[in-house]
Amino acid sequence: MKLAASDIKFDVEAVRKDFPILSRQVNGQPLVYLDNAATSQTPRQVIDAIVDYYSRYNANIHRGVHSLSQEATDAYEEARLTVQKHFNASQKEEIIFTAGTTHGINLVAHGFTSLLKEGDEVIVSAMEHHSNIVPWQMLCERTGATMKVIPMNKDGVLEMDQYDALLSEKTRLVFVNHVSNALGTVNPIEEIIQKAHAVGAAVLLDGAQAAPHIKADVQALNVDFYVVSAHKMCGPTGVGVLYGKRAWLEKLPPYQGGGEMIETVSFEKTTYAGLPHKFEAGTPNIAGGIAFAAALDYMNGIGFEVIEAYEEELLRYATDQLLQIEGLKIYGQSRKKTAVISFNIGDLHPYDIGTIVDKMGIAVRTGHHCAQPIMDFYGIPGTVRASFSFYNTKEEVDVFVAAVKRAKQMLS
Ligand code: 7TS
Repeated sequence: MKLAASDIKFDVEAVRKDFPILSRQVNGQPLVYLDNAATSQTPRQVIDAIVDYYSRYNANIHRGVHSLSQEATDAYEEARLTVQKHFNASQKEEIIFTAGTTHGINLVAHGFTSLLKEGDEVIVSAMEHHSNIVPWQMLCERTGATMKVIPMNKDGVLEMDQYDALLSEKTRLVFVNHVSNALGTVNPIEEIIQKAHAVGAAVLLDGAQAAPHIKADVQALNVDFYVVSAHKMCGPTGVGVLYGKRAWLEKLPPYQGGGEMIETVSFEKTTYAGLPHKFEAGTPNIAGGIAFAAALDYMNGIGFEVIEAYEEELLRYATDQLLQIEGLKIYGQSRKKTAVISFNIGDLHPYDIGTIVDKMGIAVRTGHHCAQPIMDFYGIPGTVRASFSFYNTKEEVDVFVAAVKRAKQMLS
């Protein structure tokens, strides 16, 4: 159930105490961290999980008879169950640990090489991160399949009637982000999935920017693939998850060969391990997987309904405050948005604004945000992007807005 900010009890100051980095200073000022879409900060509970692993039971998994190896294996497989439960996958075999979203998408794109042929079509949206464009372009080059693009309007909302027009019996795959990293738009994924399935196409959702804010239920969505990165949801870098429906994961060939992903190896023939190990060649990021589960436990401890309601209020407040600055234009005006605000002020360069606010301790991202087609669409080189998390406060928004005003003054 969706909650309003007035319905929730959320002690942001208590939560902030869990994040050691939030009490540091940058350039002599208290850090105001508004670059959460690039990577989120890490609570002590997650840092502790990493320290605990390396301090007490660091060992390679799935291969030792010794006790440490067993402990590490148990913790890693327990982490897989935590991820399974979080995304409501029906089986643990459908949860593949990866190095992150980029890795997950490449794994699936590689897997489709033998399943596509010339004349087949795949559909992407106009508002994707490069990670959800380039691996598929490479797939198209390998197979001769053609890529079609769902356009968006000026508000940063997909033109769904155009999607209807692109879908046909030639469509084999649709890949869109659940939430846009540069605009914050929450895409109509239920409709996208339903319509793709109606023509027999599979759907991959890039959940990198949704997962930190919205809890996806992969069974309710009936999505074929869902990919996320742990580092955007209070977890460590270098780990992520690919959810895939079992039938698809059985059908796709392994991505990488090596240890862990085999059943038997001889020079004549190798047979592959079953799921999920078939896709997990080599020693994985063991501490990372365990810490990812700790991050999910942490966020679920707060509750995603609470996080959504709090961030929605923060987004509304920040949007209202920023729009009072004359000449400020926000890119991405969808009614359904996560707490991301991309903007420019007149023809001031976003990089200059970012550099000035950094001097005041404020971290934002500037540039094209690895989504150049979006910038081309608006005819701009980039934007300033402030992206919020549940540990940000209205007071931080005030500091940020004052800094942007100051930057505008200095640059005008
Ligand atoms: N997909 C989306 C929608 C993303 O926002 C990102 C990272 C990725 C994929 C790639 O994730 P990775 O963990 O594999 O690198 N986005 C951003 C960003 O917006 N600013 O820095 C990284």
